[in-house]
Amino acid sequence: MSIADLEKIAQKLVAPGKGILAADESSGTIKKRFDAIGVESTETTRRDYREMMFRTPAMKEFISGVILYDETIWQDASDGTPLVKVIADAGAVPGIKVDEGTEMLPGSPKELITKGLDGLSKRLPKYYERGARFAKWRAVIDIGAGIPTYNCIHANAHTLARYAALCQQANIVPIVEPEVLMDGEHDIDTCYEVTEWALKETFSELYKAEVALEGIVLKPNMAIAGKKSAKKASVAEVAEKTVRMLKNCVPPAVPGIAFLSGGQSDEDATAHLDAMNKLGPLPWKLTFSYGRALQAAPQKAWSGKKDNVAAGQRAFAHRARMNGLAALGKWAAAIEKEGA
Ligand code: 5MM
Repeated sequence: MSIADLEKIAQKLVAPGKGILAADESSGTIKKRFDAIGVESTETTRRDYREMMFRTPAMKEFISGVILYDETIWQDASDGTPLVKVIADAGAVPGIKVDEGTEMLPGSPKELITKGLDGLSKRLPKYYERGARFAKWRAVIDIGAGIPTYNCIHANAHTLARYAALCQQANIVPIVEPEVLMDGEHDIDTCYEVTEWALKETFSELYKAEVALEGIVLKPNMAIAGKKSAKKASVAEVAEKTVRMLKNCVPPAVPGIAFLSGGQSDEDATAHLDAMNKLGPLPWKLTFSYGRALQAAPQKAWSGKKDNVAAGQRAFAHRARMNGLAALGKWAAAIEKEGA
């Protein structure tokens, strides 16, 4: 492992004005997304949809890396070019989701632990050979009555650290994603406390596992009220609390933080990122690694029809540009209307 090489990739992933496209929906999740737009989910429709995004010219300007699902990394585009090459030709780094989903956490039946460590050291070199230079592992932490427990916070932090150490050993940059869900009724301060706890435990485990912080990217949730909360926090409050929380937990050796969108509206996810960057200078780059907040609009515009590819690409380019501006703190609500 070369820490300098890992750092180079990590820095590339958080390059100014660029962010990550999370296109690593597992088969069940992409089926749900396609059901919503009336498209049958087959190997070909999934390929066509993702190829449409990867061939969007705006990829070059605003997308630093793409997280792929196992099926996609082995797929070729319609003209026979490997999709990883299409991504690399657009100047972005191909990445791979290596977790294998979640299962019930023993001892805490209402909580989840992420699977996939078994055999990971053998899978990583194959992904590297195919072109992946970074990976992703998502831990899921839910807020509710009596949860999260220490068991859940600790087990997931430990698993994230073991995954990260294995990735670095294989010369792959690990994206470390402890996601505190925004599904509940909790307020922003509860989210702040739980996320701070999860991040502190995660960095403690990364330290014990000898993970080089220069060669990771953190993918956290923002400090935000639950979707069913009676009180939605303002953009300014989300930005101020998220930055304060991260300053308390994330060492400056980490090159960058690429947020998940977690079910926020497209515009909220952009506005929050922008407001945080306007609070700079910050110890690390703050950018996006959005799934839904980048893809909801292009999915709708495309709706599975060849004739809609240009419209789908326009919608994707628009969200990529809005978030690219937010990564620089240069977005404004008024720009949303331009080219939408
Ligand atoms: C794109 O969705 C990713 C895969 O989800 P499943 O394993 O559940 O199918 C997901 O991990 C995603 O990368 C992150 O949650 C960020 O996506 P959002 O939509 O929250 O920005």
